[in-house]
Amino acid sequence: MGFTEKQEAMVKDSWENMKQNIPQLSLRFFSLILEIAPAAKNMFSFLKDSDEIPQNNPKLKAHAVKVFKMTCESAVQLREKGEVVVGETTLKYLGSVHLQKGVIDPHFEVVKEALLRTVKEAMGEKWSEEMKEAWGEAYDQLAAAIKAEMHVEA
Ligand code: HEM
Ligand code: ISQ
Repeated sequence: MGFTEKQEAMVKDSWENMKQNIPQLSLRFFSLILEIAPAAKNMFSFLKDSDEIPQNNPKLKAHAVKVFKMTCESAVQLREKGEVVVGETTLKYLGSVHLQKGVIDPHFEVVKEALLRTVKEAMGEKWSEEMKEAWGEAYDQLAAAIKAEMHVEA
């Protein structure tokens, strides 16, 4: 399936809308990840020594925003080039970070679900099945690129 201009616009527009409220968005996204997979809690440094999600952790915020931004960029590339192109260095770095943190394939579905639910809640009335498809596809392709770099170097 090719990624259409309409799909790209849908992802970009919703992100433009959502980024007006980064603090709430990043917390909601992170909370949903833990709600879907409580065991993931131990992987994140933001939570190592507490049971409560820190309300104002700059690292949590920055990482959460990056996931959204990268998914959005992935949508643009899918439309322009038909594939996701992330800088080699970035991909290798993200691959190694996630490998080292113990992230495995099923976790990517958890983050996908949390991401889609965050967009859904943020968009309210404007949410649609098409929007879900567009974000889902952009995320899947990005996740595949990261997963491909999650191997132990020989
Ligand atoms: C860290 C993006 C999927 C768990 C990060 C960082 C980014 C990122 C940008 C920060 C790296 C750094 O600067 O140190 C993404 C993207 C994903 C994805 C774009 C999917 C497309 C996942 C999944 C999990 C996960 C599926 C598992 C639940 C983590 C953990 C860290 C991390 C545990 C380290 C956070 C810390 O303690 O500092 N991710 N991630 N990520 N990610 Fe992901
Ligand atoms: C890192 N990787 C994936 C998802 C995230 C959500 C919130 C904070 C950090 C993250």
